[in-house]
Amino acid sequence: MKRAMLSLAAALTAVCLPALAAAQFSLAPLPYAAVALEPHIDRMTMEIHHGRHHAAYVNNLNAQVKNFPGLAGLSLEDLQGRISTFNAAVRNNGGGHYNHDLFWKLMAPEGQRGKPSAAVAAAINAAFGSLDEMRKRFDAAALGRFGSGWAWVIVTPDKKLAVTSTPNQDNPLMDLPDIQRGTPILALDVWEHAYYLKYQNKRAEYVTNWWNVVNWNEVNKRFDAVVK
Ligand code: MN3
Repeated sequence: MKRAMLSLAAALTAVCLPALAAAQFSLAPLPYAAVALEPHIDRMTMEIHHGRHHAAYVNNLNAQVKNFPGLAGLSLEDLQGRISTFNAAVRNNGGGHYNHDLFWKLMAPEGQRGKPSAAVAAAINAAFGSLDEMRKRFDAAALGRFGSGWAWVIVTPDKKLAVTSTPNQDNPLMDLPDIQRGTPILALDVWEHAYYLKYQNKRAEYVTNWWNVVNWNEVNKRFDAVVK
């Protein structure tokens, strides 16, 4: 019996170690409690969205490392800029991992959300005239995205702000046709899994309430990193 257990352990080690070694991408914990964004985003949505949907993107992306040894040397961000050289599974799951990793950071509990910095406010006014006008265009992008996708505020290559939208798990860093490229500083998930439990089909209400949880401190930080 002891020998059988030892050989079982050896077999498990042989099976599991290569898989662990190849698990390059990992799911970070939420940067706050799942309940922290209530009442705007409910706890169960956050738990399922992070613990199941995002986790699945990470697992599915790691499963592709065996098909693409080059994946192992890429950071999550660098992967986006070369996504066209991979298959649909890497595009969908690599995009899904990057987008959600960013999305969690762009929301924060009450008291930690801050407000647009002077530099961000100036960039918003230069590009849109006002924050209200930026929100109108962003909301239109979020509501106009048919089916699943994302709305974004990006810093374009000429360091201006723009609002854009992508389908599925695509994002503005990807080297794909039909994508307005830039560095995201604000992102909103408009897949139904992001809001259906609380808002059902009322995407507009979700989008309106989501603005209450935006982490402007993180937006400011990301803007500064691009324009510096
Ligand atoms: Mn999602």
